[in-house]
Amino acid sequence: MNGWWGRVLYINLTSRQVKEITLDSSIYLEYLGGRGLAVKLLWDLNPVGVDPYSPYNHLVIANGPLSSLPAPSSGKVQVATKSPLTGGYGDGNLGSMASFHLKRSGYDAVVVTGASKKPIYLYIEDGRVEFRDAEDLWGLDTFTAEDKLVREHGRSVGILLIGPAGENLARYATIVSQKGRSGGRPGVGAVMGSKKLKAIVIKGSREPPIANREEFQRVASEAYNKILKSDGYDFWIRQGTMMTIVWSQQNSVLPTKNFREGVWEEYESISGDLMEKLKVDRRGCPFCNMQCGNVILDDSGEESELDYENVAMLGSNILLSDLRRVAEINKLADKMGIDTISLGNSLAFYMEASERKLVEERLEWGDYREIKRLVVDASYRRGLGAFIAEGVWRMAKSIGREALDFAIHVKGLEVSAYDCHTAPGMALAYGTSPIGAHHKDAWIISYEVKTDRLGYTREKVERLVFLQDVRGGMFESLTTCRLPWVEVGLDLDYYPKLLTAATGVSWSLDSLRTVANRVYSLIRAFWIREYGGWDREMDYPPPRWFKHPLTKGPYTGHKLDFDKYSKMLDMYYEMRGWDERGIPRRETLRKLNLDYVITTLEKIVELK
Ligand code: PTT
Ligand code: SF4
Repeated sequence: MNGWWGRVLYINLTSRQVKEITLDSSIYLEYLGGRGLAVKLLWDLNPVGVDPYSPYNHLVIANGPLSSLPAPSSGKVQVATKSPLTGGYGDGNLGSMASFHLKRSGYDAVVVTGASKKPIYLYIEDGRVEFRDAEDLWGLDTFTAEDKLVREHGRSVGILLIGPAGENLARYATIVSQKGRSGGRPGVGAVMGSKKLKAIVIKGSREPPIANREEFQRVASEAYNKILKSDGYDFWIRQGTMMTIVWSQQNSVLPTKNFREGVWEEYESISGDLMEKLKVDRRGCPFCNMQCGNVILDDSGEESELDYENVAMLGSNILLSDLRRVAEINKLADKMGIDTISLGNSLAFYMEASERKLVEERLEWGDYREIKRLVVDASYRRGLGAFIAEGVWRMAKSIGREALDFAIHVKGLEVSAYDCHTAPGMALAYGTSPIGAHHKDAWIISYEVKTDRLGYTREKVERLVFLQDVRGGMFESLTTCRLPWVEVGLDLDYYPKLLTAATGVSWSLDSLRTVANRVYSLIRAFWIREYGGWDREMDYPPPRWFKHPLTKGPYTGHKLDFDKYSKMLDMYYEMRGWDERGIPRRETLRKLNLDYVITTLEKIVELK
């Protein structure tokens, strides 16, 4: 089979057994790789209703048919599991040489189950697995631990690892690589920690099978050149995702004071323009010619790699107005291996609870010293940090009813950095994102602010489904970075062309959208199975956007309209072939070759 190896490496940490699972080619044609392959494996392998921290939960690390091949931004890898933050399907996507080496080691994915009694790390070389002692790595931050592993194994390996947050089961701990790439927002790092698995070091030297190498190289080099010559390239290279701070402020969507407002008077103190002046380096992911990891020196004089989400969530949302200080918190989060978006939300939620006198221990807005202490304490789950490490949904439930109104999450995952008081399409994107509130599946807000900003229209829902199919379906399953398309306008047609050259199977955007549709319905089925049912309320955005109108900026007085949102949700369900409860219809499941989930779902809900 070209493009894929057709096999998955299955590692049991309890029994220390390793086996190879071979998969039929139809699985790859139907699920592609990355997210698609991960949810299929989790559906098949995870026991129903398993506790995310149980040894029986599986951790999947998967890449796709373009991985390790020199095509634009193909150096990403998907990490997925049943989430300890949401209780549903959770994943993330990070740029790392681990993507390259996983593919070169002869596998499409590594699946880890069981749990070790003692801290270990895995060393995988061309499919040979060694269980190595990690007592001396346990407790180290991700930067120090990675340095140690590089000293042991050299630079030509891929390393995925967790920090203290993952070890101590902070619910939104991530997996980190290359000192600044982080993925798996819904606690994928905590699941790795629950297995006492500190790191995976992987090395591969096998040439992956490819159908038409010459054609692949021709299309890829054309695409690389298009990127270099694109209009937006120069500005992108200067600011990367950090350009979004000013854009968000101008469009009144910059998350401010726990998503209370969409504008912040002090936005210039954290802007991309300021970052440009302070920038000392630029980094990025493998195979990328638009490297966007902008590095500045933080408050301690150390390097910190900035992105929009990190800076908005740890800047405007908690009212911290000094880019070097924001950079310091961001670097600490990377070292600890904890998600900056959920962290920024959790801190802001607690600050608001403190302001409203709903909690005893005080925490002031923008209190740098306390914030710094809490990032570390959350990662070690000590004192107030243990509460912060639970995430806003659990904190709000334990505080009580009033707090649920300003808990900014969907399905337990904290919202990323776009305020939606005046963006109904983006609110629906958060509401229906398959892992809980994340912008990665549909960043419709850039379209929304340019078109019918305040409208609740069918066109928006159609656009949303298209974006989900392309971003959450195609890019997440190919495991290539979507930014060449999003940010510098690389034509989407390059992706089916590259895929066709790699696999020898003819692909089109339409056939890729069918894969995406299947993946979305399977993820929804996974949630229903794990939750033992479904309610459309699970697809609602946070109550704040319906209840608390903006008090600042050009949209003062605006908030979302619940009935109109609900109608958009109906349209969304109809387009996905789901019923009015958000449950896939029997006919939809059949059409998507998901017949095998029907028997399971029928035991839980009535299928229409
Ligand atoms: C992603 C989420 C994002 S999305 C950001 S900044 W962004 C935050 N980054 C974090 C970080 O850094 N450190 C940390 N401790 N926590 C962090 N949490 C947040 O995590 C990232 C880039 C970015 S920067 C974006 S938009 C794009 N995301 C992609 C995606 O999701 N899929 C895809 N196919 N391509 C993408 N390209 C871009 O990648 P999660 P990375 Mg990240 C330090 O993983 O869990 O999905 O959360 O992967 O290699 O760091 O690249 O303004
Ligand atoms: Fe990585 Fe940025 Fe390149 Fe995407 S554009 S592959 S996030 S460096």
